Amino acid sequence: MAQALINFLNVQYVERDGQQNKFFSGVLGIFGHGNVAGIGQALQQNPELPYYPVRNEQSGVHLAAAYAKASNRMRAFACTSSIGPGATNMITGAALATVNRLPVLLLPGDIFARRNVAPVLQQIESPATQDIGVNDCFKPVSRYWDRIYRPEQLITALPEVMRVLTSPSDCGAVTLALPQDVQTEAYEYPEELFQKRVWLIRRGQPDLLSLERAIAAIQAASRPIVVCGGGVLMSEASAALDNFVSATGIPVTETQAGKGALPWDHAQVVGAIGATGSEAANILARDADLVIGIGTRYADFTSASMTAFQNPKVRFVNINTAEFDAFKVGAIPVISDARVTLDLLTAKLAGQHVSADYASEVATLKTAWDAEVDRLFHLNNPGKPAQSEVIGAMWDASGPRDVLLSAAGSHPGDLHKLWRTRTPGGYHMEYGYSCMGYEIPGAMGARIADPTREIFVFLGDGTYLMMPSEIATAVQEGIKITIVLVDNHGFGSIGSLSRSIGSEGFGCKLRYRNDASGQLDGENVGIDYVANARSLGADACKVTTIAELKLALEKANAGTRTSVILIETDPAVGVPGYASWWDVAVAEVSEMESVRQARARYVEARKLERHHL
Ligand SMILES: Cc1ncc(C[n+]2csc(CCOP(=O)(O)OP(=O)(O)O)c2C)c(N)n1
Ligand SMILES: [Mg+2]
Repeated sequence: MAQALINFLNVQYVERDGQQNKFFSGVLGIFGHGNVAGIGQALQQNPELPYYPVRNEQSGVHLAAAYAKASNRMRAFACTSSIGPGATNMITGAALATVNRLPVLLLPGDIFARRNVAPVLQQIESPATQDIGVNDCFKPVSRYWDRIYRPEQLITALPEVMRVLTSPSDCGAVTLALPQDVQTEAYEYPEELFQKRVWLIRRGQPDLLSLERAIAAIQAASRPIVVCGGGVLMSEASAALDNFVSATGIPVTETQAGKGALPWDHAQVVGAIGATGSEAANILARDADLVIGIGTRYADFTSASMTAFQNPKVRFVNINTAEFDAFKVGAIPVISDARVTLDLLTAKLAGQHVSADYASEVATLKTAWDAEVDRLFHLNNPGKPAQSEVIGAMWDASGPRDVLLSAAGSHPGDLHKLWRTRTPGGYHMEYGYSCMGYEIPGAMGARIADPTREIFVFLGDGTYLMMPSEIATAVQEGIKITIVLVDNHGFGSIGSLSRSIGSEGFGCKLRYRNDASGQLDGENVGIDYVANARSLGADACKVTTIAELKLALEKANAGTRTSVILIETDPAVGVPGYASWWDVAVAEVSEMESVRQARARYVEARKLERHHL
């Protein structure tokens, strides 16, 4: 059965816009008793589907998700694990892939279908049923889930697997739980199962009446904006968006997933929207009378927890492949591919342009925002550099096609505001699940997807400590990534969030426990990150100034090896927020005065939250 599965995966292709390519580029994973004799043996005798061992099953799934994202969902990896802990290690990765609508195929080993030897090593037992196991935990985080109790079930499961993985609207993690005995069983499969099959990635056309209503709404609007979501990149609709907004003058705001669809210096691009947005984008969003959301799910960071759009008359048009997203915020839903609909809108709205007043307001806001970014890039902070200066130095050191990659910490917010993306895919932020630990395997996935692009990872010390181990895999496989490790001695992001809710950074600093206070408020814990990175095989160095950082980045750029550049930053100098808000609920009652004050501010701020029905 496992041999049949691997043979099937090896002959699946996808096609879009006349381009055809193999869908699966290989299998990532770790072997244990639940897969070594089945999937492991099948992979060994089928080297055309290469096997890449990783150090942690979770990071294998992250690598797969990043690879799919950097391939605009046209290519994917499968991930194999043993039963029990190897399988459950993949659950976080599965959730990340599903939240971000990225195709990954998970093949966790499962307990014996024949049951007579139960409980096997790592089997969880239930007194209520024999039909349950840890792989059931994948159900809520998978778009399709199945367990293959009999070898012939593959014949009906595999077409469903491919339908979901290649769906522009429904894709995410797909889980096939594979009992270890069934993996090894023989079965006479039909020959057709192993013939090359090409899955068409559809470009859905919009319903004509919905399109007409969307056009009428755009024609009637005097202060329209576009919210550019990740769907624009997945649809490869950058040129179509450029045509549409250049012709109409409608300003473009960007979500984390959609950032970089157009270059930062495009006349209509006003930068990030929402809780981590630019002042230009957030002011335009606040007053907009029409929001054209393209390929966005309106996450709370985008909507600034439903406070971003304050015009009492605001309406929404949503262009989305997923009906689920298209109907959000009471929008006129245009359920279709982004590129197709943008081309139609450009043609049908020929001659339409925003007013001269609005255009000049957009231009003025954009110029002011660009000046603010320049200021933050060149703060010349006395003592340790500010994080915004590190971002500026990385931007200077990177080329137009290079990729900035990050996921969690204070930097996604700072980078959303400040990074000046020059080409689509140049900004790779995992902010659907914002998962600490995505960064290093994610960078590997992005690099494998396009080895001609340098990958710069922006990583916090907290995140580094959670999962540095995949550096060893990058070195083993000769996959070059450049990691800038920003040491601010703990969780800068959650620390400042904690202070904002009155809790003084409790539990967020990397300090020794202090015998006197009983708290973690002693000296900084000194961790030798350089030695740690070197021990895993990377080149590593510590820099203290922005000038040294630039030199180290130049050296890393010129080299061919994975490197880690460590820099300490001033935790006290953050990038401010701009006309935005994020709802993090504060305790309604507390013994702490600072929390009571934070609660009073919170109650006030929440008054701006709106329902868009
Ligand atoms: C797996 C996971 N656990 C917890 C969190 C919550 N979280 C978000 S940012 C953060 C701190 C990250 O620290 P660091 O990498 O040092 O970045 P900094 O905040 O200092 O910029 C935490 C704990 C998360 N996003 N992911
Ligand atoms: Mg930190």
